[in-house]
Amino acid sequence: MTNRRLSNNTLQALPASVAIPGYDRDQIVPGIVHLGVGAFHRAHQAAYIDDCLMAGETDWGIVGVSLRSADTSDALGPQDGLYSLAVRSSGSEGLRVVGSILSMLVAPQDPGAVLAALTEPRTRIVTLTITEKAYLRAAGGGLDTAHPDIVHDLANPDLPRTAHGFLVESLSRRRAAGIQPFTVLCCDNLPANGATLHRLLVEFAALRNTDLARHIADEVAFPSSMVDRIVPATTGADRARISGQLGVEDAWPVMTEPFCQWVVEDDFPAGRPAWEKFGVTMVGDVGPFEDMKLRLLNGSHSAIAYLGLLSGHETVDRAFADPAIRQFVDGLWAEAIPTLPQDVGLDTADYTAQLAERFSNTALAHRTAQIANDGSQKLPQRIVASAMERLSGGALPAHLMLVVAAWIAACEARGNALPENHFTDPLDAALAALDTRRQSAKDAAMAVFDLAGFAKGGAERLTLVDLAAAHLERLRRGGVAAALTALGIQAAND
Ligand code: CS2
Repeated sequence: MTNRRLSNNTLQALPASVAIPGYDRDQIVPGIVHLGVGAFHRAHQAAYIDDCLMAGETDWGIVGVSLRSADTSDALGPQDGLYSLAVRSSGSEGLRVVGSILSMLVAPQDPGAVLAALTEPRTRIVTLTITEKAYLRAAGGGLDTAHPDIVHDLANPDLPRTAHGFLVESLSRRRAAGIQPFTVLCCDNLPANGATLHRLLVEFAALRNTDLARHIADEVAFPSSMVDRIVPATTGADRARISGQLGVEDAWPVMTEPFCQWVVEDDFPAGRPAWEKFGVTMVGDVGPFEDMKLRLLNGSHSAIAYLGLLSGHETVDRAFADPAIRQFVDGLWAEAIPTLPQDVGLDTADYTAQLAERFSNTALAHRTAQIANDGSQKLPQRIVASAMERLSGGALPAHLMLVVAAWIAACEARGNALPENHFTDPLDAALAALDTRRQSAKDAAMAVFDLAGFAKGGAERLTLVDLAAAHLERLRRGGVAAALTALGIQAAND
């Protein structure tokens, strides 16, 4: 491999098998600012935008903003924002260089530059993938007004740290300057993600000024969207292999699967790319798609992650190939499917068949520990919501509650069977203070439900705690095999 770097200058010299941006990047206008330029964004929205640019839609280049670390900017800066996307399926790998990210900003280094980009009249859409925990919701779902970053951003509107601070301040500046608001397109795995972010921002703005809150409530569009593509973290081996194939170094290629889906509510008063021409499904209501994805894909992903970790499986495909876990996932889907809207034409049989194929993709090596991160932020919409609905419909959500118990057990296993920081969670300090290992399963489950706000205020809460506690007891005594046996699932080595 040579030391030359992937860049505008080396693009033409790449092997013919690598797809490259077939457009003049200098002619592209940055019309989108994206907050949270992680691997997911680069495998998903940036690839869709690359298709639009390729087809001649020159107004929609991306300014990528990292809200925390400079890592992505450090890797992509010397590459003119270019990176390769490796689409991997068992047995094959296709490479494409994506050109839609025109420039990058690192918020902690230069918050003023981020505000300036957001205030630019040509910025018409702001997209976000900042992960569940960055929405800074309190256990009840409202804005965590005591969070130090929220307190900071309310006191220092010109130097924000949070997405809330950046969006509200730039919307305020646009309003003062008579510039039309941008449309805010949330791309995180939250239920009703646009409406949720809208509510949080109005709450945040109201703490600054009532007029501004009213402006954001009434005049800014927040379409919801469902995003789907599995994106395992890039490894050192991936970097070396891809750079070898390119013949130049790519400091941060992105790994993904062939499957890709984006369903977006069509509400873009300031204009949008003609996404429908490039495989995006534009709809009036994204709710049913979102619920199906969160409850079937993400719910079973979390199940595979925690049961997999407790069974010693490092990757999703290996955990899913374990017949007992596989059978459990079928049971989980059977519990979650009746909670989905029945009259809107969702084909759950086809969807779960596709999921089974995607989870079996051995080329991805998607680590269970990666998905295990931030369980407290993920389980409410992936698992607990379906469980509450099942229970209020008179059914016992036994499979669903095993996922919550497995999360608690996996947290307890850190520092014992699992390495201390094998995965992390925003509640880690509070979980460590609880030290649930020293409590009975019942007390542990109750304390964790309270801490994470699971089923808060729901009549179902105590029953769910009891179900989770019984599973946790079995996990503690006899491991995954004992917990699955209680559900009638026989582990292969029993
Ligand atoms: C995963 C998701 O890490 C996780 O929690 O469940 O990132 C999942 O891979 C994506 O939502 C797939 O679209």
